[in-house]
Amino acid sequence: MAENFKSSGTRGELNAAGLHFGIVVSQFNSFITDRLLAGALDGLARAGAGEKQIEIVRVPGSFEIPLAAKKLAATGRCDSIICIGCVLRGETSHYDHVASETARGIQLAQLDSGVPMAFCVLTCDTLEQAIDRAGLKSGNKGTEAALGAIEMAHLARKLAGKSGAAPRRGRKR
Ligand code: INI
Repeated sequence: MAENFKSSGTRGELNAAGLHFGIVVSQFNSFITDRLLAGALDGLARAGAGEKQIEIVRVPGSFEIPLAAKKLAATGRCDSIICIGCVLRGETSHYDHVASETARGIQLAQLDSGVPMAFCVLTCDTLEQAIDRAGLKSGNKGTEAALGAIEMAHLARKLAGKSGAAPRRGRKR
């Protein structure tokens, strides 16, 4: 029964042509976030995005990602934003606050702005777990986030009743 619906439904394609992307990346645990950023850039490039279609904003830690992402969305330049961070569990409850508020803040920022935001904030117990997700055993979550960002940019446009990628407010051509 479910097979009958496989080809139906609205979805976004994985083609970055004509889209503009923001990347907000945390400098905390940069050993990991630099690799996630490289993975995201690789994913965007493989989908056809050029340098001029991507703007990178750096913040001190993951906790600062939501505000920067919200302000970047408010410029009207971005079709979607990739949020990159890495929160590693320590000896105190600090991890829990940073991890949960970062996730909550990014979700609020995308719901408030209407600009899709890919959540590429690793929340790991160990450095090894993070390394595995930043280009080793478990792939690169930055690349996955980039593909999700492209798909959601198209989907957002379709659901808004617009077809194809068109210039957003404030975008330089
Ligand atoms: N920020 C991170 O991105 N990852 C962490 O693991 C982390 N820990 O564990 O402390 C972290 N803290 C900094 C935080 O994001 C803010 O930059 C800081 O609290 C200042 O607001």
